[in-house]
Formats: sequence, C-alpha cells, structure tokens
Amino acid sequence: MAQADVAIIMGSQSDWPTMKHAADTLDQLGVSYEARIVSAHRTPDRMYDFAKGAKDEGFKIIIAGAGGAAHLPGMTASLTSLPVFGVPVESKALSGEDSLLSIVQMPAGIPVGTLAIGKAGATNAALLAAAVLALQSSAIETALNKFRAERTAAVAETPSDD
Ligand code: RP5
Repeated sequence: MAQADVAIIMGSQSDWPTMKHAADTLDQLGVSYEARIVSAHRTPDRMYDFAKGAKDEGFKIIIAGAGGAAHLPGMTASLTSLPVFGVPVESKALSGEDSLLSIVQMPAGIPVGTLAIGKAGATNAALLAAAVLALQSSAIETALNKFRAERTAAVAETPSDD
C-alpha cells in the first residue's frame, strides 16, 4: 500500500516544471503524494498498470498533467474509479489550448475535473485535492484555511509603486 494520498502523474519529464507546482502546493499543505512519469502514448502499459492499481496502492486522488494531444487524464480516468484532476500543460505549438481542449472535452460518462492551463492549474489541482481530503482530515482542513488566510493577509489595501 502506498503511504501517499495523491498521485501526481505526467506524460513527460518536460511536464515536471509545471507539475512541480502541484507538488510544492501539496508540500505546503502537508498532503502526501508521489510523482511519476506515465505516458499514455510512450508507456501505455505503464499507464494501464498504474491506473488499474492506483486504488489498491492506496491513492485517493490522481492529478494528471499532459500537453498537446493530452489523453493521459482521460485514459487514466477510464481505468480507475478514483477522482482524476487534469492539468493542461502549456504546449509549444498551441500554448496549451490543445491540451486544455483534449482534457476538458470528455464525453459524458468518464469525468476529468479539468483545471486551468499551466502553473495556475497545477496549483489549483493540488488545492482541490486537498479540499477533498480535508473532508476527512481536520489537519488538512486547518492547513487549507491557513493557506487561504495567509494569501488574504498578503493583499495590500492600496497599490504601491515598489
Ligand atoms: C505529452 O507530450 C507530454 O505530456 C508533454 O506535455 C508533451 C511533450 O512531451 P516531450 O516531447 O517534451 O517529452 O505526452
């Protein structure tokens, strides 16, 4: 059994600079995770084995990031009953709009909770995962409330020239 609540998977090493924002956010909230490279088209057997075994490994939520023809989140969701949050990684050719549409336009029946393109999406996927886990963890709920309070406190009343 995995010790981690969240699996962060991504299609390529090149997705890590984006997906690291999910990992960093989970770190801040004290949420356990594992990050793995699982490509739908380069390592389809690894994707199948991961998705089929994720629940038995003990994961509760999967965050899946991919770019371009980004079928990793949808394919993973089709192979597991765990909730899957998809992060469209910014692609070179189409700035991530291809990734976004590939992930968000799932036909009815197999949902992927799709976040924004890039850093914002990766960060919010982690916050959303934490919010779900907080339903059964007062420690994570407290960490989430602190995270929000700190961001509220950081907003100045007036703009500065500095
Ligand atoms: C997708 O292809 C990955 O998710 C990545 O965003 C994109 C490009 O991959 P690399 O060619 O950089 O490995 O599978």
